[in-house]
Parts: sequence; structure tokens; C-alpha cells
Amino acid sequence: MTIRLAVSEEIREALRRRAAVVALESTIIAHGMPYPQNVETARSLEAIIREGGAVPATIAILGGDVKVGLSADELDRLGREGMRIAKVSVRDLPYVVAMKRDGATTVASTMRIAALAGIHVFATGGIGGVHRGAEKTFDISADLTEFARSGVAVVTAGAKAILDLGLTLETLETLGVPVIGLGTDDFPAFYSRASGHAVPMSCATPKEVARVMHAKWEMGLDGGIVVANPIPTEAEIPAEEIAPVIAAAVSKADAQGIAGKALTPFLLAEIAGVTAGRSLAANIALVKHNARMAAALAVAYAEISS
Ligand code: PSU
Ligand code: MN
Repeated sequence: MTIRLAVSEEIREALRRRAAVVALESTIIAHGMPYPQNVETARSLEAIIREGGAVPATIAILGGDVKVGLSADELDRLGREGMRIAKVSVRDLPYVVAMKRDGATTVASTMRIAALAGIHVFATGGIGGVHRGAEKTFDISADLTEFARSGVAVVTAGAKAILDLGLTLETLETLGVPVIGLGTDDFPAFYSRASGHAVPMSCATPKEVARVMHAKWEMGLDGGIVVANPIPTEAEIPAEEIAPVIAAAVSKADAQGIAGKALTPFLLAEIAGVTAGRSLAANIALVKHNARMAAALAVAYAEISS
């Protein structure tokens, strides 16, 4: 027995044909960006994926239903409700379903639901990871453990420098998760194209990444793949510029005792406030870029696996 999924007709039909489908998460809409830019962005992501020849599958929990594919009204409701909607990671799934609540899914829970639905490619902004100071707080995102389990390739602009990127990469290695730099040898740091941490492997094209996906799962190696796709140069905020802003946000969270699932949204909102919207523009540009790459990857993977 697995979770009953409410998959839209269009997506069900695409999966039946083994066509290209790209999953999208909803925490980035409800908690990652302000209204109305969040809804506008969510809509453009779906349009970009369609232009790329794939079917978008935005995932969220609505009234306890695990939705794969949202209507325009449902997407709007998520965006308007924003922070009032629960942030739902894997541990929270049974609670929101049983209580018939709404929930915005994180990378971890979106990966799990995508895998259950038979979707192998997912576009996000940045994945969660090992937080700075995790040796004391134990704050390591469930996104990482999910990569060890769910067979989904996640296109991400690396991970934000609010995290300890070195420890994040070490943890992914321990969990047996491939981290592929797409056109880069350096693990991207979300707002910046490089972090100074090398990726263990790189591919030049989405086609090559699709071959790695196919090889991994054919070999019976379960679990996901991190596809690290750097932010476009013109939208980048250089590391030396964003570093002090991030450091200040981390200290402020520490001083105010912000921890657990509230930490990531707190840091994101702090950074957006201090950079006067520049971080938001960068965020929107990189997610769109990830959606474009994810569509190409889903098309290439559909070709290889059929
Ligand atoms: N990183 C971002 N923006 C986000 C998130 C992460 O740059 O919106 C969201 C994603 O949904 C991710 C979640 O899965 O935060 C991780 O939260 P936590 O660290 O509490 O696991
Ligand atoms: Mn956490």
C-alpha cells in the first residue's frame, strides 16, 4: 500500500506514453518567494517546461489530497496563502494527509511523491543540505536522505551558501548520491556560479546526464542524482558580495533562536530584505534556467529509456 495520488489526466496520459514529465515543488512557491512573484514564477516554470517539450507536474497537498499537477486556481491559492501553508517534508506527509490540510512540499517530499508517480526529473531552485553549525544543532535537511532513496534527478543551482557546502557534499558522498556539475567543475552556490568546492563529476549536456541516470538505475543503484546547474552569468550575485549578507542572516537567526524547519525560510526572507529584491530576481532567473534544463533532460531521458 502506498499513498494514493491525485494525478492530473494530462500527466497520467503522459506517463502512460512514457513521455517527458518534469516535477516541480511547492515550498519554493509558498515559502520561497513573496506574492505575486511566486505565482507568476510558478506559471512561467510550467510554460518553460512545455516549450521544452515536457509536461509540468507541480506537486502539493491540498485538503489532504496528494496532488500531482495543479489547476491555475490551485496554484494561485498556494501563492496567496504563502507562509500560512504548512511546509511539508517527508516526516510531515502523514499528518497533513490525515488532517486533510494544505501543504507545500519540499525537495524531499516532492522527490518521494514524484518517484511514486513514476516521474524521474524534477526542477527546483536550491536543495537543502547541512546547515552551518550542524555539528551542534544536527540540522541536516531531509532532502539529503531522500536523495539516497528516491530515483529522481533534481536540477538545482547547487545549494545556498546559508548551508555548509563542504559538509553537504561530504554527506551526499556518504549517501552514495552522484553530484553532477552541468557544464561546470565547481559546485554552484545558488546566487553565485561557483563555491570553490569541486563537484565529483561533470557532464557537458543534458543528454550525458540522461545516460548517467539510465546507467545508475539499470545497475540497480537506487536513489537520486543532484544535477548542479549554475545560475546564468547575467543574473549572478558574486560570492564576495552575498557572503556578508548571508553571514549576518545566520547570526541573526542564531541570536533569535530560529531553528528547525523555520530556519531556511527565515534566512531566505532576511537575504531578500537586505539585498532589496536583487536576490529575488536572481532566484527567479535560476529556477527558470533549471526548468529549461530539466525539460531537456526529461526529453533526453525519455528517449534513452524507451
Ligand atoms: N533552498 C532554497 N529555497 C527554498 C528551499 C531551499 O534556496 O525554498 C526550500 C526547499 O523546498 C527545500 C527546503 O527542500 O527549503 C529545505 O528545507 P529544510 O532545510 O528545512 O529541510
Ligand atoms: Mn532543517
